[in-house]
Amino acid sequence: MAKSKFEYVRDFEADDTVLPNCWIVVRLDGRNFHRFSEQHEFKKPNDDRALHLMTKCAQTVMQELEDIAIAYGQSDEYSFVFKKKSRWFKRRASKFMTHVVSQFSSSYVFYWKDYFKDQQLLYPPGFDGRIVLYPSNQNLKDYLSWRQADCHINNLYNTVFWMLVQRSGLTPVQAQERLRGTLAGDKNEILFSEFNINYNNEPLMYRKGTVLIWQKVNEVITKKIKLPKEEEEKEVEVTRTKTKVVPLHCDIIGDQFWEEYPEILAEDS
Ligand code: DGT
Ligand code: MG
Ligand code: MG
Ligand code: MG
Ligand code: MG
Repeated sequence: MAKSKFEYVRDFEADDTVLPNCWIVVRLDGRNFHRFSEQHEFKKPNDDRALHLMTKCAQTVMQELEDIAIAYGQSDEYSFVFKKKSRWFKRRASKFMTHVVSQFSSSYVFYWKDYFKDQQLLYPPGFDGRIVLYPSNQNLKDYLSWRQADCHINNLYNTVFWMLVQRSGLTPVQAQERLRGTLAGDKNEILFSEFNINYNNEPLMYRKGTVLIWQKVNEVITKKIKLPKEEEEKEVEVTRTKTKVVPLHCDIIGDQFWEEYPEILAEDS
């Protein structure tokens, strides 16, 4: 087919193919969720509805898109790790990033009402995205450890902060002052001695965030079958093995998780 004289504009499109053989991480983050969480009356410091909605959206992303080996989320962010050997969209960075962010954003609006019930969505939320390549398994594990350490640091701080505000009646500025320069041990001590809270007994989802992995699960379904010699259809129970996206709230910084699920980092990924 003859080309139009306008075809040359294609040459202005920059090549954004990412390096081969690297883990491709796409991280998204809620835009101005400081305001969004206030306006939608998120519970402080952790709102189960918001956290579960984030995870539902991330599960949708993993199921709808190709080649995602693992995802990790906390607060208003989620990271998606594409397999090293993925050939999806010829490894074009913009395709990975935009598909993840748009699928996640539309899911957030689509599933909002399932999690927030009587709390109306007041305006359309947005998410930013970035893409980072990690050439070694250790780099990837360190990336995920960094995000989980961030979750821990923020959650410990926020848990004490909101206790001081909500239970002890400090103003936010006073609570901030009280916590200035304190170490993790000091914060644990305040929680224990002043509020009788053992931080280690706080919900795992708050302390560790959410890891999404693929797991084979057995599903029992009832099937109607017609036996050749019988007139009537019969209901029988059959077990099927399905691969599903499963949420975990566990430590991913130590080796135990990676030893338990070696397939995540397997060479053919
Ligand atoms: P950004 O990302 O630069 O556009 O700005 P923000 O405001 O989204 O800042 P970011 O992402 O550093 O911090 C996340 C905000 O979301 C933070 O203000 C706390 C809020 N947030 C996230 N999850 C929850 C939650 O479960 N409950 C409450 N109350 N707030 C939450
Ligand atoms: Mg930010
Ligand atoms: Mg944000
Ligand atoms: Mg954030
Ligand atoms: Mg198209």
